[in-house]
Amino acid sequence: RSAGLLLDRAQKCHIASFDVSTKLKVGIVGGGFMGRVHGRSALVSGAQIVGAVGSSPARAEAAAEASGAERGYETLADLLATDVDVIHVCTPNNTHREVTLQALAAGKHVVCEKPLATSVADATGLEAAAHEAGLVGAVPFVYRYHPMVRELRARLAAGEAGVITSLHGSYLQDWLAGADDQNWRVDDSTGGPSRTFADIGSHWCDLTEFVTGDKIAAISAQLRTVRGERGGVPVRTEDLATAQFRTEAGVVGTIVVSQVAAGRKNRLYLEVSGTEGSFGFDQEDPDRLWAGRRTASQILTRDPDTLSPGAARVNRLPAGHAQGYQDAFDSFVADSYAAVLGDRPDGLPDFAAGARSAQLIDAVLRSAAADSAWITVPGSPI
Ligand code: SOE
Repeated sequence: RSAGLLLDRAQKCHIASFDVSTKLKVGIVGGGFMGRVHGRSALVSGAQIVGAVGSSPARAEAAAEASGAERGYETLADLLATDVDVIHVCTPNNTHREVTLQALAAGKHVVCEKPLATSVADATGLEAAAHEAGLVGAVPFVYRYHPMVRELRARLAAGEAGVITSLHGSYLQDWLAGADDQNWRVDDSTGGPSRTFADIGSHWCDLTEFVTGDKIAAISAQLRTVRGERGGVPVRTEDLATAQFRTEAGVVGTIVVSQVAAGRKNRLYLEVSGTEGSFGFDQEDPDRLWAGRRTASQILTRDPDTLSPGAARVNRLPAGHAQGYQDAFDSFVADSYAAVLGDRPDGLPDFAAGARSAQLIDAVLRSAAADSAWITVPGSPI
């Protein structure tokens, strides 16, 4: 098998489809919202979704229908016994470790939802297990796949910001703002000890480190649980988190993440300020990038004629044809499959990124538990 990504040169768009000889067989574990998103991307990438597993044997067919799989399998073992190449893990966080370990042990490549695991030890264990098995492990930090994010990364690497002075931003949602809004993520026994930071703060930190190439070295955080109980059940995970941090390069920054911010749906905003130039990216307006200057600030748009090569590689549609969340997901899955087929796609978030994220989540929890004490993120030189 050889990687068969086709580039449509006429439209300068990266079309993520494989020729028939490279069709991968994939299976999806979990039939919720993320299972559907993964399933769509698998189909767009030309894979055959041979099966799905649900939260119980009885829900296998429902999971298959949700994800677009050919059929349901009653157990994970049944699905792993097939000649499936890749397993997508879209189950609640507390099951990621077990499902992923079983898949790796069966010789399958894995795309596992974030957070990769609910503890640092488990996440680093999965990174090691994938490495030892020689299998691909990918984690959908998919915002890396917006072309304007790649454009931002290229411009920062080219020095367009001058000296980067500060990083700030937020990731705000409102789907858990109601007094009785429920989800398995709210319950720490299924979602893990952090909810909002693990679920969406993790995206912001990954994106920031990805575009700057700099790492968060130390962090001071506060957590707040506004809805102390939901439907009469006590809540132990945070509704929102705030943090300030400094990076290995000495840049300072702040972030607010919340799932109880009425009116904000999936609003990740990142601003990079520099002495020569500043940039602002809004995930809900992903085809544009604010490029600030002391004079003549601009709004850059996703025009394949002007994109840097790294951004053009993940571009999917001609200028003026809006791209969004599912497109970014499609590009991520296409790159994951290219890695399975032997490529080394630039910027693919792998299990090392998932383990890195677990370190940051853990640092936030430890800081908040110690009255916002500064915590050095393990592996940082400070
Ligand atoms: C729910 O908070 C969620 O679906 C996250 O789990 C995703 O990672 C994010 O992309 C959108 O919101």
